[in-house]
Amino acid sequence: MTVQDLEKIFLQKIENEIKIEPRDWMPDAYRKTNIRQISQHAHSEIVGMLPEGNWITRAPTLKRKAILLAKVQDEAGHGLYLYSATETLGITREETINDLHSGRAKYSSIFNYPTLTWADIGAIGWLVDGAAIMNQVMLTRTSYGPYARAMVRICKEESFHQRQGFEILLVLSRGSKEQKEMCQDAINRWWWPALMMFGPHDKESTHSDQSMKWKIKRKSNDELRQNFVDMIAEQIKVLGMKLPDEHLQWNEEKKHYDFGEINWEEFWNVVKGNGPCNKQRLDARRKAWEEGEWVREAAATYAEKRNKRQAAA
Ligand code: FAQ
Repeated sequence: MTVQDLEKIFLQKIENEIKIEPRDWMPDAYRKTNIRQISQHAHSEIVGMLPEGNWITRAPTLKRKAILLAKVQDEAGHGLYLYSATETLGITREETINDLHSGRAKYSSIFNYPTLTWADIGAIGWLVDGAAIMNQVMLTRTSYGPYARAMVRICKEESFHQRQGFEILLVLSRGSKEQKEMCQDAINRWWWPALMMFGPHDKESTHSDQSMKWKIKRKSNDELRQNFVDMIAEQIKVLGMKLPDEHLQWNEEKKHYDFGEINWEEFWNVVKGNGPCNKQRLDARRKAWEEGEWVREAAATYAEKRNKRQAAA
């Protein structure tokens, strides 16, 4: 079969909504873009544990601590499913992780902001997990099979995360004057970075066109961002708080909320490594990797011995 024949079969599968599986032929660029997106997604889940992990020892009650601990563990699980999905594309976990540690691979800009108060944990659950779900529900239908299947499970867990975040803020919004202020302050600081999670405007997005054709992405960055604004602009009414955007207004004609412009200079600065916590986050990940070396060695030695035993039996 010629490459043209193989490409035709590949495109027919995409057209007919048949998932592309690891052993199927795929264009090199399709493989590369999936490696890029899935590994960056995995890194985001793993780095994303850090801002919240910061509050595990300081959660206000035992129950809150247990919930937060479970949430952070879920994020670790998401990272691991996604690293496994990346490996099915022919890249090793070591290579992928090395790309993160060397600064070659990106992870979501959002995780470079600090968590200053307990209300930030609520804001992360509600806004950050909320934005993540908006994007990931679309990804349950992505064309690469292992990624789509990982996303189904991840989305179920993210829904719980979003609700627990909203509930934290709901309690604060009904609390003392100080608690209400803390709630509003966290919303003010997380709102714009949450909108940045969806990436640049469609016209600035380098990968969107091709990713939409290959059905890796099903909705554009701006479309998802708009859906998110429409959802949050309604939910915030329950909290009795305000989104920090003077341009936010319902547009009856478009049946959507209008909203202000993102500070793109800030976005690109954070993406390029100059956000408030970029250095701290990468240092923490590199340290964890170095300190975990003995665990990897022990697991590999055990697996080797077991394989030898099984081969001899
Ligand atoms: N941050 O051409 P596009 C979570 C980069 S998981 C940093 O539009 P694409 C769970 C982009 O990589 C959150 N970089 O790119 C959780 C590209 O650079 P490259 C993560 C960004 O791929 C919750 C360049 O800009 N979710 O939160 C960002 O078509 C709570 C041009 O952009 C995913 O990763 C950004 N925000 O669309 C965990 C979902 N935006 O790679 C813990 C999967 C763009 O050429 C606690 N990913 N860039 O060097 C996607 O859906 C897509 O990759 C987009 C970007 C939508 C993020």
